[in-house]
Amino acid sequence: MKTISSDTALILVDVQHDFLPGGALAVPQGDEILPVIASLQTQFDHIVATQDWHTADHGSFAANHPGTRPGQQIDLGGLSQILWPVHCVQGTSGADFPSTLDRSRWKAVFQKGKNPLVDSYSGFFDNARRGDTGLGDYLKQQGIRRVFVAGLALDYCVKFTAMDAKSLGFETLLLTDATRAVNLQPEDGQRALEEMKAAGIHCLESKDFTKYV
Ligand code: VGL
Ligand code: ZN
Repeated sequence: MKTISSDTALILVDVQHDFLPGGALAVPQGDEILPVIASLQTQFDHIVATQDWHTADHGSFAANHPGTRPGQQIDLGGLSQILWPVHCVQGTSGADFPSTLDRSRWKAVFQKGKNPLVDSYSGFFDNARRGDTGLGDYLKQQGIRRVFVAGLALDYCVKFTAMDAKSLGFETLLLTDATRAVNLQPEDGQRALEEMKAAGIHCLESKDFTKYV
């Protein structure tokens, strides 16, 4: 099969057990993206993944703030932080990638959320750009100028990753059938798509992907 041009990469965001049905922070219908991603992967030469990779004492976990519950908002080091259930703790099976995902062609995995004092929705930076995962420099060094973004969850890590990609100067495309939203509020996924479109991110279904090959 013909693969897409070499200046283009696929970024798979946080396709991990804890974001899939049965996981600690399960994204509704998150598993439906797995066959879509399997098919997309065959068409890219350059694939990278991000991995939510928290310390057990991470400040985004409600369990680490006595008296709070997931979904509540707190101040974490001067930033507004939504509290989550304990998820994607380093070395746990919840943080692992599903075995059905073919990792053999991934060029690199960028871990994020390792600093307990700040969350890291984007695959590029900690929130408020307090830290840098190295993904941006890596892609530039590889000669990448265009990225397709897919994974979980649309209204958090996928959105922030795509927005940062765009702001770093990459032509950025979001694959709408290869992502699903948490939807803490029912319209969050839809709002995320609108925010991305307003920022100049092209949103397309993977069936229209061949137009870019
Ligand atoms: C995510 C909430 C907390 C995500 C990660 O991958 O979208 N969401 N940590
Ligand atoms: Zn997380």
